[in-house]
Amino acid sequence: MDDFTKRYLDGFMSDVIARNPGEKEFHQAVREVAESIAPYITANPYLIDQKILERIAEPERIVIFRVPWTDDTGALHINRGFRVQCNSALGPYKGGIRFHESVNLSIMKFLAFEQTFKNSLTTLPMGGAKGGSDFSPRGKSDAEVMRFCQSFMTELYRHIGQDTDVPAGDIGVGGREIGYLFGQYKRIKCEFTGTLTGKGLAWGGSLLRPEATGYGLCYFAEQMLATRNRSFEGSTVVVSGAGNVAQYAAQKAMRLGAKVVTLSDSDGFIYDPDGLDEEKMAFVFQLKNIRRGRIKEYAAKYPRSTYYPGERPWGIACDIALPCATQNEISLPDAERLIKGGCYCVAEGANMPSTPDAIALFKKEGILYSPGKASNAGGVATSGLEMSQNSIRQHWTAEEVDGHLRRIMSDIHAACIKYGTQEDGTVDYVKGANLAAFIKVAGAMMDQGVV
Ligand code: NDP
Ligand code: 2IT
Repeated sequence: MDDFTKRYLDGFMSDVIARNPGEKEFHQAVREVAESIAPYITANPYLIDQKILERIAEPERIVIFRVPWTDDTGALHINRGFRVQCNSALGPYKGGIRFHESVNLSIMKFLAFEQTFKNSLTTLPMGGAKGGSDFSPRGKSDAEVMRFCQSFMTELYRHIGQDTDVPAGDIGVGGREIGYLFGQYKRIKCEFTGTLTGKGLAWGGSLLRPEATGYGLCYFAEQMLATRNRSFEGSTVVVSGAGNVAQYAAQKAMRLGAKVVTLSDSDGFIYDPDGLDEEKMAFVFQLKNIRRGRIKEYAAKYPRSTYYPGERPWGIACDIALPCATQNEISLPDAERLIKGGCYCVAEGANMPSTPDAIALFKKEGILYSPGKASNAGGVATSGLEMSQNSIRQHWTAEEVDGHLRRIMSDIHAACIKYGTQEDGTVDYVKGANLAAFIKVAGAMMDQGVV
């Protein structure tokens, strides 16, 4: 990086840090993008004059609101609700809703910023947003979750709409929560529209939306592996998380011939040396999605497996790692353990699961590494397909949706190759994804004036 570019980058980042004090996840996400695209910006000085990156790093709108609700004993609770509408250059705001006790403004802003770039990569017309609350559905009854969702939507409804902002699920928000949120939205607005995605199949949902993030991740990883004449077939795969993304990533990797040996939750991980099979997957779906149990119950059911409380799975020897739980779940020591265990490919299902020093090590060691905004984009892309189906009031078959998903993941991979191929022929997927996404958003913003 030349001196001028370095000064531009340093100046930009110190402004971002000064304007957003203490928001460390937001700083981390912005820095990763800025480092990739600073050389492109300084080579195209109109982007400096137009302050395009500065504008993208300032969300168009943030709504923060009170969410009061009563639990089953009648006691009152107050949570905080958020919707960060980051960028609408490419289409209506689009992005998930996260319910987790760790949710704060920094996490919402990092996710909305990432979503802007991810949605640009999908090739579909969607802007970027994220929302959520510091409410945790864990241990709550269905009735409590419903009252919370209804209270949350009683404020959120005024800020969203099928042509304005279309939320979906994320951590802690799955089919149950989307149902309650949709029911309340419809009740208040008195209209049946595709304002949320991830809906039930009978009421406007798309086939394969639940599977899409995990499946898309594996389709993307297949293409990464192919660049080195490798594949899932016969490889050992370590997966973190046991939620929506992890479940379908594990299922697809397994069906592509891999041995998937771990799953995890925030309490620990399970290691199954025999690998998952269809029957064990059916148990996991039942355990997590119906009974809402903990992953340690897997080890009780399958005695050849081991539960490691309080640990993450990165010390298990593997070929491929698919982090599918949460941000910053692979630290530098975790990355070192992965590499020591033989891992040569890390494809992110979660958003920003690897810390910057872990990513730097992956690059240094020549590990095939893809950032979540490229490899997990299949989820939001299929949300985009759900919006299309809602607009034309039709349903596509699973084969049709899967065909679109495969094509989109392949297009994203091609964009990474186009913008990320290095002089030595290797692919920098971080640079490729960031640059491809930025060029499209920046172009749209230029066309639309000072907005
Ligand atoms: P789920 O709520 O279905 O599952 C989340 C899983 O991650 C659970 O096993 C959860 O364990 C674990 N987890 C959550 N927070 C932590 C934490 N702080 N430490 C350790 N484990 C944790 O969420 P999703 O599967 O939908 O999301 C997983 C990741 O994928 C997130 O980063 C999300 O942003 C990203 N993503 C999701 C998409 C989607 O379509 N759903 C699309 C693209 C990305 P526990 O039960 O103990 O909390
Ligand atoms: O991070 C993500 O891309 C999601 N949680 C999915 C968003 C969506 O609108 O489907």
